[in-house]
Amino acid sequence: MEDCIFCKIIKGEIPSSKVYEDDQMLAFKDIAPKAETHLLVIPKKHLKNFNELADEEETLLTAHMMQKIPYIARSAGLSDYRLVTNNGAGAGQVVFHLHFHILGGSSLPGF
Ligand code: D5M
Repeated sequence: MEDCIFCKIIKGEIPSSKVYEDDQMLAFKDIAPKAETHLLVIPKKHLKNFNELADEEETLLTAHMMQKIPYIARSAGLSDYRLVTNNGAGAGQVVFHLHFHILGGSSLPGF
């Protein structure tokens, strides 16, 4: 997707602080952290959001990301963390490339 900022990060067209990468996904530091540690986990394939998972292949891709998240969090020094995806503008989604927020490292407000 040409205008997608996360696709540009994947292609290396804009910089990011990567903490994990494999052939299917990438994790990097959020540019506007909402917690002491705030990472974003994204698939390399452009998917709009969680609602837009269209088939088994895309669901398996998301499962792969879920499998790696505990390792990514642990590597960032987190044992306790919040895992969030904003699904749609009404839920606060601003970047329309599927991503999971990993938030931790400080006490988070309850909700
Ligand atoms: O979250 C989108 C998140 O993406 C938000 O926390 C800021 C982050 N963001 C936006 N641009 C960048 C770049 N260039 N690097 C790192 N992080 C970025 P949402 O769930 O869509 O509200």
